[in-house]
Amino acid sequence: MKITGVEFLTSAALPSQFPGSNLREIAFVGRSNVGKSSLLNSLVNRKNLARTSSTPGKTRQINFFRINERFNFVDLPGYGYAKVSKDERESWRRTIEAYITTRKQLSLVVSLIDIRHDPTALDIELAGWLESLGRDFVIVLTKADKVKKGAVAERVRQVREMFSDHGHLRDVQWFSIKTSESRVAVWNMILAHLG
Ligand SMILES: Nc1nc2c(ncn2[C@@H]2O[C@H](COP(=O)(O)OP(=O)(O)O)[C@@H](O)[C@H]2O)c(=O)[nH]1
Ligand SMILES: [Mg+2]
Repeated sequence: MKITGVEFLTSAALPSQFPGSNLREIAFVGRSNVGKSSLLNSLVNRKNLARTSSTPGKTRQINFFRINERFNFVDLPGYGYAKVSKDERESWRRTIEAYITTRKQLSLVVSLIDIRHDPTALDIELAGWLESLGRDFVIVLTKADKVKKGAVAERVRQVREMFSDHGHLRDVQWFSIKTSESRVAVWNMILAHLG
């Protein structure tokens, strides 16, 4: 995928603030530190696409980027660690829920999970949520260079198996910032879905 244009549209927390753009959207979500910014930057060949989203006050918001004037990438807020307070968790839930339930343009959710760890309760909750809402999603297992080669395929297989009752899960792929091959595979998965 040749990237000819990446444009930051807006940051928003409420549906009334979502951009009026009618382009289809691919939304990225995962816990903090999972490698979401790294994946986004790699996909669009930018060093710091996600910088806008990490300025204070914006990390809890949804950030919209227009890619090649063809579709939008949507950077959903990362969910925190176990130590995050109940209030923060509720606020995350409300923001994400507002987007996932109301956004007509949403075409695909990319759920990121660190390949070294089992899906967390929130990863599983998110998958259940998407499934019940009839939202198509894919899982990207990040930081694949941190496990042995043979373990990567095995992990992909395990995660597929784990969510095999989720009919809206379209695919599972691994990704590493160190392997351009995986960037191509993730792009192909997204483009295959957009058709
Ligand atoms: N080895 C390795 N490190 C990664 C990879 N992706 C992200 N990281 C590192 O993990 C940390 C968190 O990444 P970041 O993209 O900021 O995560 P975010 O919080 O989900 O946006 C950073 O130190 C990255 O350099 C990867 O594929 N391989
Ligand atoms: Mg980030």
